[in-house]
Amino acid sequence: MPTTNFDVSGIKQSIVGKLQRYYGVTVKTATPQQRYKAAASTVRDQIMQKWMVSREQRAHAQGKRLYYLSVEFLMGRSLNSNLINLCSQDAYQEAFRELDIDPNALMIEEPEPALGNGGLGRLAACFLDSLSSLDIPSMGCTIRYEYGLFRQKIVDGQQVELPDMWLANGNVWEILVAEDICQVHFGGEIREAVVDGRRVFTLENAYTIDAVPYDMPIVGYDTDCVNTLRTWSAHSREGFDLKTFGRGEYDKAMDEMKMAEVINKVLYPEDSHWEGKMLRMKQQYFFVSATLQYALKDFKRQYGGDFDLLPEKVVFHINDTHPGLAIPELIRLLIDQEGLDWEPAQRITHRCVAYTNHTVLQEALERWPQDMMRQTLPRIYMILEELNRRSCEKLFTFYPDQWDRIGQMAILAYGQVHMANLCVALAFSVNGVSQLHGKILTEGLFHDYYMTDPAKFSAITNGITHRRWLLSANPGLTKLLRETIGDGFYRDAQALEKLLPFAEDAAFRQQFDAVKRINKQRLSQLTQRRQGITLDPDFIFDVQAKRLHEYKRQLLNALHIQVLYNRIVEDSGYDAPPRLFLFGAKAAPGYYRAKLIIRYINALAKLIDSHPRASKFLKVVYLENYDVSTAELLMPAADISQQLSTAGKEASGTGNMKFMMNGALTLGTMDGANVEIYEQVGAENIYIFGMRAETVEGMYREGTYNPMAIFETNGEIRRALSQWLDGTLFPDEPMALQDLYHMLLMGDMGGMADAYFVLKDFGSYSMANRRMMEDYQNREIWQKKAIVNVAKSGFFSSDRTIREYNEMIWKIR
Ligand code: 26Q
Repeated sequence: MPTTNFDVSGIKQSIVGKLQRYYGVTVKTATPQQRYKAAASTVRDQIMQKWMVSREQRAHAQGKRLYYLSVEFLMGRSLNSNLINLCSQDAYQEAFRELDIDPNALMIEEPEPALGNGGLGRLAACFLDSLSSLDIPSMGCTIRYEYGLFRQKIVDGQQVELPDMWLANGNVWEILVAEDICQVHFGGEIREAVVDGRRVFTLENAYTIDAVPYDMPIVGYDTDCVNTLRTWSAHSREGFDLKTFGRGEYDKAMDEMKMAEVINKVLYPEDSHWEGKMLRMKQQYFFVSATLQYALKDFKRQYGGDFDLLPEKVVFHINDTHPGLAIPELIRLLIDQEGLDWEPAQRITHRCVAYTNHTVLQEALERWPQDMMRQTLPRIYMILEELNRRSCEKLFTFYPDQWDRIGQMAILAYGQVHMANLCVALAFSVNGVSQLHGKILTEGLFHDYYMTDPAKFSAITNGITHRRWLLSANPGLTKLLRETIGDGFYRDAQALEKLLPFAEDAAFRQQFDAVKRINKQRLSQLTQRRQGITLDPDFIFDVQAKRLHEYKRQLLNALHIQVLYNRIVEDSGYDAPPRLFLFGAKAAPGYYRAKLIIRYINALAKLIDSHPRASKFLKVVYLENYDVSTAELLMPAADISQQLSTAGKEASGTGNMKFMMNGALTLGTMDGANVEIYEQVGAENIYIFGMRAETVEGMYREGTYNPMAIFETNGEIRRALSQWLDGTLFPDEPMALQDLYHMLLMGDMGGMADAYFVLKDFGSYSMANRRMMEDYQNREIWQKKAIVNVAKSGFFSSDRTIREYNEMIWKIR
């Protein structure tokens, strides 16, 4: 087999050749997009050789394989990550230099696949990187959304959503796999018959959609392993179902085509808020069914029809409940397609499926209307009824006569299909994403299930791939670290601990500081280019970047900035280091309060800019369109990482880890993984404030929280909130924030006032800010703390997380 040599001259030849053959241009006359395509497809060729070998080795080894099912994979750009993992960064850099190509101009031509909202999707992407780097055979499976998460513009201080057409220029990294096209059925009626003494079920008059897989290679760091991200696209059969058409069922033929067209159109932009939308359910079933059909086909090709072997060869991991229909679908395939009886089908399914929970927020728990499920997926609904019957029977022996409790635990109850209950009841493993979250699951949300089978539950703290979030995103720091402690941390992030003694080294601290400064300038180039705003590197870069949600409390940050502004305005002798507040956050388009908070932050930015003295101390910048690529420039530039969620609400958080790894200090609550950052760095290297999770829980139970009392006693809060309504922030529309005001002090639409305890935690937050700013003024102290944060961040590498998943759950090799 001919193999190309990807040394510097091979790379150059390939790029020049592709430009000539694809576009008829030279390196000089090529557009940046053409140069990107030529370089990326050269890298792809290099990967293809490995992919092929990897597949052959796989088939030969006959080992167990992981399918990681997720409605979201927030991949970010691939080119630089692939170069790092192929250990080809230097060769390509040299080739680019010799061809007089600017690598940075080329990289930003790659459209970012935004096939995710936030944490859950980005976690899935980090996991893929670690799975390949740890040589674990796996396939990520999801939907090939034509439009990823919307692009955000800020116009007149408000969010405007634009479509994200990430596929418009084609996708270099994917290949269509025609031989794995399969069919997924919706609607129809179930026919029951007895064949050879066995009850068999067939679906009639269903809508059938083709599922077309596209594969993207996932390269591991310095290994031969290349795994796959498979995205499923929905197509109507041969464009239009001629059989149905031929029978004169024109409407139905049209309907099928339309359904196929919409199923993979868009990614739903709500995270942490669930709605019973039929299309969303269809999306989920569509990719789950296609994935399972493929997995069984692949299994049979290798092992024939001995399905008792399935749990030894295959594990399906479901990323939250969104792919939870994998459970009834696997049972369906084993019974209806493979001819198994119910008992073995259920037993095998149980042993093959593991589930991770990512939220305890009630409004985020999926509950599908039973009628909808029955109509759209009649056979799946039948299976859910049987699963529910058997599961409740079992629960009844554990909780005799406790009907209320069993109703809360049931798969089907109160007219709804309760997806979390389905997953907890049927999966062999249930895990939380941080130690605190795991505890909240077993003591709260899933307590009653926990009592029936404690061994099933675990907590595995999330992680991030240090290859993207340090090596790729922060080349300056990476270079410095490499010169200081060697390159052991490339492979093993725990080796970052070697940095600890260098916190005491003044020369090192100075270099560390210089890197941060360059990173601030890099970020400034982005804001300059995108928003026409220059960032002053002499300011502290204080960042809150994450989806916009009330529980994440961007409002607490903003309110505090407003209080600082008032202090400056009132005190002509005010002095403090200048501080830049950066916000990056998309709001779900239908989330009214979140959008109001965006308006508030932007109005605040304007107010401060217009005050000559205040703007010497404070600046607020709202970063447009926060996405993975923005995060890669943002994290390395940050001094402060704001992690303000109401304790008990943020399952883990992963942005917190990215900031830490890049030397930012955390200002945060004892929530999610912040608790573990605290444990890693120690109390003196983090700024903790606010109520603990148990206290918050207690306050909810008591129901006596009264934010109005705080408003009445705290003059600074009263002043700030009054300015919300007196035209200070919105001279032309003084009542713009009225609803936020009501929500904080009175509660609206039946909700409790200040449900996330913004005012309650304000005092403690303000004190933590003071402590932090005092420390910042001593450069030596601050830099030591920042260095300790980097040194202790190795624990949060997703390599550690994936090792733990594999040891405790998947048990592959
Ligand atoms: C479900 C049904 C219908 C529409 C939307 C959804 C939906 C989509 C996305 C519900 C939730 C999500 C995303 C949740 C998420 O990102 N959770 C975060 O997961 C991270 C990784 O574990 C954690 O670090 C965060 O704490 C958690 O908020």
